[in-house]
Amino acid sequence: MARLVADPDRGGDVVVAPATPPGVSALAVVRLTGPPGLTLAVARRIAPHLADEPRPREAALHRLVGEDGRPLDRALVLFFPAPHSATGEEVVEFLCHGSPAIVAGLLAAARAAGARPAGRGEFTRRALANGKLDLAEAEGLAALARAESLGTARRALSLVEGELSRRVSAARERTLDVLAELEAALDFAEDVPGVGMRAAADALEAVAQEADELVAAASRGGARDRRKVVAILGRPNAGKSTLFNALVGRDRAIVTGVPGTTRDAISETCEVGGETVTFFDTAGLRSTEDEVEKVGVAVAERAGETADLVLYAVDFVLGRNEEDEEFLRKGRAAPVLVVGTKADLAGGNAEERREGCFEVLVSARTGLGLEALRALCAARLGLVEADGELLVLERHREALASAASSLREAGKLARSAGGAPELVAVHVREALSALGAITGETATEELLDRIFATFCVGK
Ligand SMILES: Nc1nc2c(ncn2[C@@H]2O[C@H](COP(=O)(O)OP(=O)(O)OP(=O)(O)O)[C@@H](O)[C@H]2O)c(=O)[nH]1
Ligand SMILES: [Mg+2]
Repeated sequence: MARLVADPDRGGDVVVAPATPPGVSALAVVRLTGPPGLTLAVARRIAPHLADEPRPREAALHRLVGEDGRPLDRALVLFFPAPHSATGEEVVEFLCHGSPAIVAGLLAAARAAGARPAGRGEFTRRALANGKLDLAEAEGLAALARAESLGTARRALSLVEGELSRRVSAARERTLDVLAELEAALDFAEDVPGVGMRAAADALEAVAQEADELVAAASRGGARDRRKVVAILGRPNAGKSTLFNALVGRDRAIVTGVPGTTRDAISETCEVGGETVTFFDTAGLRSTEDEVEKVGVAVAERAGETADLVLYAVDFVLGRNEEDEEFLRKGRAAPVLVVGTKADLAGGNAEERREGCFEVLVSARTGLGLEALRALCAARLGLVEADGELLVLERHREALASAASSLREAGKLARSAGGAPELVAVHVREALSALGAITGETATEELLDRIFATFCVGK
């Protein structure tokens, strides 16, 4: 893997940072990274009984002391010798008790022993400089730490594990082969490169298609990365709040037998198809003279217009009436799923009566149909996980699109009669540079600064 130039102001010294968020917790992690020997020297000021050569990757219980030498904590210490560590440097991790005072004491002791507080993403940046991972994989780590849902975490993990990097590197190799041929053609300018140029154009088009495919895989996954919103609408007393509570798994909304109980829109998240989805419970739709309820109905209607999916609740026993039909006739942007509620009151003939009236029948009271409803929601929201979904960040998407356009420009020139290899090569080099920026080979320090500024401290 290519070695990137580390920030000249960084590297070479020992840095320290907490890897866990501030606040009281059971445990906290404080990490040190730096050159071999120096890092251990700092660590030994905190854990005086650390051996000269601690056993690598083995947790050992130590008494930790503060900068004044007084006891601080009893904690596990882990030693990772260079280069077999996350950063490629010598790394020591303290798994201390999660008191902010202990963490602050540890940081102060490390600073007194010569360590500098790490900047954002500095651990990962050092890993990048030491060839432990490439830039796309580093960005995957940041996305993994931020993942809001299991689905996003899975896609981020594929980025960390190099799925995108492998495909981009392969595309880059193929493009480099074409460039080598073009350069050979330049060296033997007297040859008529006609056939060779056509083959080059075909090869470039194949790489452009791979870039397109990566962008497409990104948008398949990307559609899942925006938080989806589901609004539950229906007439008063249809059972919306009861359904809402059952879906989100807690008694969030008030339920009574009085029509018009819910006045405001209430939101709560829950997981659907591996993603976090926001559900809204709303006021029952009816024309009313009550000032408060009127506002609630307007809010409900607006929620229906901005949601990604509307669950339209209809009391199964009462069936659909003219007001329901009017609501369902109206065209709206979001798909509408008609949900028959209170199925437990239906007696034996529930399924027959469902025909044509409801897409799914549920009883929030018994739980009947709730799983089917969740699955239908996942399908309508496009949250059914497909193979080959990738987490491709906006930066990658732009680079891929720019590479594809340069490759097509090069291909067009190569195909045109008399296309000069040197001109084709200019565009091929542009494409190589765009592809290389994804994995970091051609990334500038400025770009790295911008990317790592978004990382957490201690990552
Ligand atoms: N048996 C049965 N009763 C239900 C079920 N769901 C709701 N109910 C009852 O229906 C009545 C109305 O329920 P809510 O959830 O408050 O209805 P809503 O649509 O939110 O009503 P508004 O907020 O007034 O618009 C309550 O008495 C609930 O107990 C169900 O699945 N089975
Ligand atoms: Mg309600």
